[in-house]
Amino acid sequence: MIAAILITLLCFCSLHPTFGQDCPSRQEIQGSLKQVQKLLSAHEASYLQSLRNLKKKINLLQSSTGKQTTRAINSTCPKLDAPINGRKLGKSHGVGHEVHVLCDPGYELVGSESRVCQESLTWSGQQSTCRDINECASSPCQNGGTCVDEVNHFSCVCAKGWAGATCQSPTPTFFVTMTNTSAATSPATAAAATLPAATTGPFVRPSRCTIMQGTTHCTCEPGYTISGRDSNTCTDIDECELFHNGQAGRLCLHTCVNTPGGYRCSCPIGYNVTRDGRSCKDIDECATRQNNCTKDQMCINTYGGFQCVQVDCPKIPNATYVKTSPMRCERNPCPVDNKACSQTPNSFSYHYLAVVSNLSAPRVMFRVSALRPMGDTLRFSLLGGRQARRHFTVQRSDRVTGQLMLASPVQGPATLEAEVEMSELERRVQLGRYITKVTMFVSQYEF
Ligand SMILES: [Ca+2]
Ligand SMILES: [Ca+2]
Repeated sequence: MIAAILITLLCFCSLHPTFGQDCPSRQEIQGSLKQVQKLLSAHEASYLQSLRNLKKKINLLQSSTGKQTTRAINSTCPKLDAPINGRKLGKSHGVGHEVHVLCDPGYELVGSESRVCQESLTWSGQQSTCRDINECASSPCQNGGTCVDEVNHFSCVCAKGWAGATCQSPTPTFFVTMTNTSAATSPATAAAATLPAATTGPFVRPSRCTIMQGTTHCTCEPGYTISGRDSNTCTDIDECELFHNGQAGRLCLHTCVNTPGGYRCSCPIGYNVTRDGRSCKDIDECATRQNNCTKDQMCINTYGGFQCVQVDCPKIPNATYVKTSPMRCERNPCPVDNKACSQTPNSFSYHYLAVVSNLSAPRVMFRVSALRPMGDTLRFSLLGGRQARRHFTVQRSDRVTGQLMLASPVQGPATLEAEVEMSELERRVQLGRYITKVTMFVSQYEF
C-alpha cells in the first residue's frame, strides 16, 4: 500500500516537471524510502512468525486426527449373532456400521430391525428375536374346531361331524365308512376313506381323510386343492391361470399347458423346451438334417425354422462372374481398355443372418473390411432401395472398415436385404468396387 502510493507520487512528478518546486527533494524521497523499507521488514518478521505458529497448529491437529483414526479402526462392537429362525444382514461390527435382522417366514420380529454400532462400542436399539407368528390368533377354525399353531401355518382339529381346512363342512356320511384296506400311517390313524371311482377323473381326485380322535382331517396330493362344499374332493390347481400375471414373471415364455397335478410349458413348431422347462430353444435343422435343402442349396438355420438358399452369380451387362467360394462371386478379367467392364463390381459376397424379432437397435449387424486396401480412399455406402434404407445405415468404424447398422427393431417374421458397397479410389478415380449382400431372417417370436 505504502509502496504503491510512493510509486504513484514518483510517476506524477516525472510526468509533470512544471510542478518541480512542489515536489519533494531527492533527500526527502530517500528518507521516505528508508522508512518504507523499515516498515516492510517489520511486516515480514511478524508474517513469518505467524506462519510458524500456523504450522505448529497444523502439526498438532494432524497428530490428534491420526490417533483418532487408529482408535476407530481398532474399535468394534461385540459380535451379534443371527436370531434363531432368522437371518442377520451385514457383517461389519465397526463403529458406524449397521446390521439388519430378517425373520424366516412364519416368524415375526421382536426388537429392533436395524442396529447401529455406536461410538460407545455398543449396539443401538433392542435385542432382536424372531417369534413364531400365532396363526391361531384370528380363531380360524369354525364349528367348535381346535386350532393348532404350526410354523407358518395352522391346522384345525374339527369337532365331530365337521371337516375341511377350517372345519367349515359337515362330514359326509361316507367318511365314517371304514375301509380296512387303506394303509394306516400311525396307531393314532383310525382309518382312511376313499371316494367311489365314478366321481374321480384326472382333474378331480378323492381327498385322503384320516379320522383322529373322532375328528376328520382331509388332505390332497400335491397340485390339487380341496374343493366343493365337502372336503371329499380335490381339484387340480390350474397353475397357468393362477400364475398368469405372477410377480416373478410368466411361468412359461410361450404357452402354459395345465395338467392334472401340475403344468408344462410348450413351444411353437421349430423350438424345443429348454432344460429349465420354461423357455424355448431353436432347433438347428441344418445341423440335425431335419431340412429338405438340395445339394446346390445351402441350409441357413433361423430362429424357429431354416432357409434353403442358392447363391447364383449375378448376370449384369459388360462383365461375367465366376463362383470362387460357396458365398462369393468374382468378376472375370476385363478386356484391356474396356471401361464399361472395369467399372462393374469386382466381387459380390453373400451373407445370411438369423435374428430374433424385436432385436434391440441400433446395433452393428455386419462389418466389411478391406484386407489390402489400394488407393488413397475407401468409401462405404448402402445400396438396396427404400426398404434397406428404412431399416439400415452404413457407418465407417475405422479407416478400412464399414459397418451395417440395424437402425430400429424389426417385428418378425420378416426377411430384410441390404447391400454394402465398398469402393477404392485413387485421386478420386475408382479402382475397384466390392458388393456385400446381407440377408437377414427375422423370426416370429422373441426367443
Ligand atoms: Ca395343474
Ligand atoms: Ca432353426
